[in-house]
Amino acid sequence: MMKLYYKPGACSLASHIVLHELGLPHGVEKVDTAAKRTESGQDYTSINAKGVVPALELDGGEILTEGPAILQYLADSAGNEALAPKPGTIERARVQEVLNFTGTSLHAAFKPLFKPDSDETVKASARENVASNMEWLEGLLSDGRPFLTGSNFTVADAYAFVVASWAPRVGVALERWPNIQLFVQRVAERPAAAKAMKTEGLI
Ligand SMILES: N[C@@H](CCC(=O)N[C@@H](CS)C(=O)NCC(=O)O)C(=O)O
Repeated sequence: MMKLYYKPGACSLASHIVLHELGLPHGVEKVDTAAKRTESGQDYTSINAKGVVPALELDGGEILTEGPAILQYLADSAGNEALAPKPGTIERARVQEVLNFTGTSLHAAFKPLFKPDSDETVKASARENVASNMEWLEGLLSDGRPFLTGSNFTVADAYAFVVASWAPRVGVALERWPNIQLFVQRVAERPAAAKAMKTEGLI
């Protein structure tokens, strides 16, 4: 059985949601990323040398890291073309566009806000950076589509949902972006998201 290494509410929640969306049997193990220890006492750096979550242990014991790679692998290997359209199509490229934006721009913009040693000037500029990245997501949703690439929930929505949900915790109110606010609620109401959040102790 696959096993997901996670930290409650971290970007690993996206992989956790997708495991439930696909109905795949899986175990989970919580990681203390500061202490680099897993819940069962393993040295986490022996599982993922980068020391960050997520990491997914596959059925054969192989470890896969990097959220966007895990998300696409899960959907592709399950043959779920709603969650991840066929590689080589423009629909898949749109999913990758949002995944890459979420990882390299939006998620990256939050990082100084989670560092205990960031001073207020750094945090203020990080909040502005988060806000300007939110604008692009708000724009995607402005034509009334329910999800970021259209009418289907995809793996990119799982990741963007998790990252956008961090905003209120770091002093960036989501009310400024009504479409994102509705999107976050819409995803949170999906049974798979609720199951994953419940397991992580978030709801
Ligand atoms: N490039 C990695 C980044 C993963 C990452 O930033 N993980 C964060 C949580 S969202 C983490 O484990 N940070 C270490 C910590 O929180 O101590 C990916 O996309 O999977």
